[in-house]
Amino acid sequence: MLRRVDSAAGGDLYGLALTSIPLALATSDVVGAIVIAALVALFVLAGLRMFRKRGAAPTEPPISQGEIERELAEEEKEAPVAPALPPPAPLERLPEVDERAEEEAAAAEARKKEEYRQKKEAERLEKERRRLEREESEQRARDEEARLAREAAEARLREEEEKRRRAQAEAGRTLAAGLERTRGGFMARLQGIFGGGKQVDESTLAELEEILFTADIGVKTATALLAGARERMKRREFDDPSRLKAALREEIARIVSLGMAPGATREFVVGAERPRVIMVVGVNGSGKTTTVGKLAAKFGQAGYRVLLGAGDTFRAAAGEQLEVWAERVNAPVVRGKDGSDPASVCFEAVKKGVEEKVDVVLLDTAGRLHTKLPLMEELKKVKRVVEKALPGAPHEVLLVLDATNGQNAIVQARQFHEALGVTGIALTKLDGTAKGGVIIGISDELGLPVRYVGVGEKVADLRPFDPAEFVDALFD
Ligand SMILES: Nc1nc2c(ncn2[C@@H]2O[C@H](COP(=O)(O)OP(=O)(O)OP(=O)(O)O)[C@@H](O)[C@H]2O)c(=O)[nH]1
Ligand SMILES: [Mg+2]
Repeated sequence: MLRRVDSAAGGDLYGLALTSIPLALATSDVVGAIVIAALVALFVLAGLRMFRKRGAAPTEPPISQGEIERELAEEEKEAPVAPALPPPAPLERLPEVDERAEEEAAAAEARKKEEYRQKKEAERLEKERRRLEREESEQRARDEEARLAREAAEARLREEEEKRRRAQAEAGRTLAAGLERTRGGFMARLQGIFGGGKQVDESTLAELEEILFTADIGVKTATALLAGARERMKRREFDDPSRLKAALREEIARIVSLGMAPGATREFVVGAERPRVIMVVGVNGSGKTTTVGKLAAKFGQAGYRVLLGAGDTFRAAAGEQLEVWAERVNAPVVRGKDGSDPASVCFEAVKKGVEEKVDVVLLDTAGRLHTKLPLMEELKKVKRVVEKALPGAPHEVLLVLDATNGQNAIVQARQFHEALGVTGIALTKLDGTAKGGVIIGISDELGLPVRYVGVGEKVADLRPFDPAEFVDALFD
């Protein structure tokens, strides 16, 4: 910049000096001399500058880096902004460029298609996944429904089973179940003969004799049954053993039906005359008190009003035992002091029964060995006194026999019957013995009706005896 000014100034000065000469010549001398001197000076100065401009550059001191940078910066500041370049003119397209573009376009198109295909495939898979999920959840719901239905059905079955079991328990054991051990005893041995398939001969009868005499049916009954069989064998009625079985069955059915009119119910009935007084007797532990309790429950269930007389003042806690039963069936009990006269307790009970107009009076009594005379005398007295309390009472004398005593029960039955005039027998604990055949002996030897059989400890286990059921249960 300085140099440019200097150069321009040098040229201008030189021109000024040249044009000033005529001027100086035209003026006065002094002024002219000054002007000329000034012009000369100007002239020299201009010459010098022109000389320096042409070739004296090397003598010029170098510009410092700082100056350069400053200058550049100034120039850049002063330099006009370069106008924006016009867009480049489109190049002339070459054929290979076109091909590449087409390829790229095709590739882009293919990519787009592929992307589209992938998107559609993903959508399809998603749809499929949702469908499977829906199906799975529907299946799960169906499974759950089926599980609930199955559980409900199982619960129903369990409930029904429980009801059946309860009904069974309430209904008590069947006679057949109660006679299971008896069936497995002498009856199983008899079935061995019947099923033998061989001709009935003396050896068959010998076998039959051995079985009958060890079957707790009593000697008298066993002898009678054997004699009948021998007679029929002689008449050649037994061409095969099944005929022998049928004959025995028929005879036993006849025997156990003794003592009652055919078809008559064996259960005690409450007639027009009230109260019905039932005196229960038997040896110790045969099941008297239990039978009194079970009968009280049965009468109560049938809608009768029952009163209990605790005639066992002999055994400690006998009264309490009866009271437990009385509570269960909600029946009043007449008790005396321990050791007091059983006859007077029974008298009081019957009197109260009459006064209170109950339907049934059940008298429990003491049980000592039947061989002990005082027991029989005591019971006879009870019976006499009861009759005083109510003429005609007791209406029933029920002898409770323990089936497990076997033939001994037959002996007991005879003695009790002789002393008291037994009107019926309850044969207990059949469920615990193989000696059920004792019923046949009792019925045969005494002609006494078996009224009840006990096949367990529950109320329902005291069952009215049914001769046909008994024979079926034994033989079938
Ligand atoms: N398995 C079974 N047990 C019975 C039956 N009858 C009574 N028993 C049981 O026999 C036992 C004696 O019964 P009790 O009723 O006390 O006999 P009891 O004749 O009153 O006895 P004492 O008063 O001592 O003379 C009890 O445990 C009864 O549960 C029966 O039919 N089957
Ligand atoms: Mg008792």
